[in-house]
Amino acid sequence: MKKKILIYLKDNKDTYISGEKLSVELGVSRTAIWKNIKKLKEEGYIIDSVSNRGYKLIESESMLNEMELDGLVKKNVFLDKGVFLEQVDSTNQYLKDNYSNSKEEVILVSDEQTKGKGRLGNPWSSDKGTGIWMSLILRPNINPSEASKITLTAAAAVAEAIEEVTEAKTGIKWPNDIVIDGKKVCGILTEMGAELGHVNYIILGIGINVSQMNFPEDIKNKATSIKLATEIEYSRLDIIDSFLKKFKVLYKDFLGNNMDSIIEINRKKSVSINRKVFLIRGDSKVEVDSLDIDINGELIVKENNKVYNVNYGEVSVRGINGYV
Ligand code: BT5
Repeated sequence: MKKKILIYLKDNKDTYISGEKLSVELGVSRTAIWKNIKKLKEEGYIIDSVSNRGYKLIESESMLNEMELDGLVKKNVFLDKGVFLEQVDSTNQYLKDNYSNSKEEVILVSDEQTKGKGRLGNPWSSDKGTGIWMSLILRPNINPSEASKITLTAAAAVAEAIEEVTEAKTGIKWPNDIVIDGKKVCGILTEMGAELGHVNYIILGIGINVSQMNFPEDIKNKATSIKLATEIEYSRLDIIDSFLKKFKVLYKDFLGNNMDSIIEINRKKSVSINRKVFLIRGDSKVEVDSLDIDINGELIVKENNKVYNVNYGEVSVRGINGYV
């Protein structure tokens, strides 16, 4: 009922709706309307109540909760549902534990992660209320060898979404980081459950720093948030909305093996090509000229006059003078 009232108020944002009208339209008692309005207010929605006129929704845009998330999922129709949790160890892990055997495609967003993870067991700092800690579980009908391209697909969607909603200018550090002003604002972790020749699921984990004003000592020099970069606190929901809108289009391209636009965005926004970089594999570190990203999303590099491709997953890329 709470959700129905909210939707009704949202659809009639500019006018006061009487309790009586709401009760007739939604087929419940006026007391039920009043109780649910009270609950919505307790959750943080600003609803003006004026006697003889009724209720008017003043502000809802920045709320991040299951109702709002599900609203976005319905609007951007390509997932089955949206789940929101106040706290979780890791959104990737939660989807793996709870949805790997289901048929559903789901987006999970959590307000806080206690054990957010990056690649190869790296930790991901995910304080409460400061970022978008989200994962999508998808079931594309593709060969496992194609799966890594989904990281580039998500990177393109995140980079464009941040630019659509905020004043920040984004770059993509091949293959899984989004940067602003040379610092990491987003990391992507793709995990997969597969058999020979068949993908059971892909879990796409995305962490976007939105409103942190400082970071732990060990990442202070290479991490940033959208707020640190722009001095503006943007709505997480607006960024998720824009991401879903963009990802939906690019994911369709990915499924059709039509990588042109995805690669074009990655090339255009790349901070990793046309420059010297270090390729790091375990303990080994080699300096190469990074030349381009090919149509399969591989990095084309030149080492001592030998040109070869590097696949995502094989290496980390580091700038010669620091992170980028
Ligand atoms: C990544 O790994 O960049 C992938 C991060 C994915 C996080 C999301 S959040 C939602 C979902 N659920 C999860 O549990 N994970 C995903 P990697 O390239 O390995 O980078 C990790 C490194 O980035 C760490 O070792 C730190 O140096 C640095 N780092 C940690 N937290 C950071 C943050 N909030 N912002 C920027 N850098 C960070």
